[in-house]
Amino acid sequence: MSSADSHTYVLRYFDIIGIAETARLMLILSGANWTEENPEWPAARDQQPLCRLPVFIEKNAAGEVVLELTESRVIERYIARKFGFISTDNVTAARQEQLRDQFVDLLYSPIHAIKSEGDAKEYYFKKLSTLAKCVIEFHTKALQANGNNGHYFGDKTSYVDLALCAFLSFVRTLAEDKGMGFADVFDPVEVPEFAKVDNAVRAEPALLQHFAGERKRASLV
Ligand SMILES: N[C@@H](CCC(=O)N[C@@H](CS)C(=O)NCC(=O)O)C(=O)O
Repeated sequence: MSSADSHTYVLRYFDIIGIAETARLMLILSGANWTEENPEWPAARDQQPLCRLPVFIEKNAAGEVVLELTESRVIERYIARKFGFISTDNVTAARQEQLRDQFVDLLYSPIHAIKSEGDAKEYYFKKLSTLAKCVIEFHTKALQANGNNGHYFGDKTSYVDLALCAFLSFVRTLAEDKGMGFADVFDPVEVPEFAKVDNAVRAEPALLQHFAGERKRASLV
């Protein structure tokens, strides 16, 4: 991944595993000159472009802001394209984006379930387990088609690998903190193909410190 650029980057988010984790992993792995800001909340809310986080800022060599982005997956895609984590071929990139976005509803279902009561709670937990089965089947096929080598595409860590690792970290820490079993369906024994990718990402030399550090927990901010 090339980091030979004179620009600097800021990822502004909460100090948690959440919807900016994939962007965070890509920035670390890219070797780019970037920093993370964790603003006081809600004090800093009104200073954000859309009153929410994440916010991504790019500055040129003169320190001028050339880009300010909101929306976590737009931020991810920008970083992925800029640093080569996503294919330059449109068809392959669409497949990568599809696989990545299939984690979105899966990530939000337990959040909605935890925050709901009665029928709504049941609806979201059912949605999670039904969707999990389909996603696991779809992803297992994609991983097997790539030789079950611990990567979704080729033989290098790229966008979807990092998104899977971020997703698993999120649902696992959330389930653990809530004392619930909704993440068990993704356990290594259930989906060894996922475990292979997760382990490959965690073994990336540039990411070792991130994973060894104080564990950021998932949160419902
Ligand atoms: N669609 C937005 C959602 C942003 C969002 O909901 N951010 C939450 C944190 S995950 C937030 O800023 N919460 C604090 C608040 O709303 O005050 C994205 O994907 O970036």
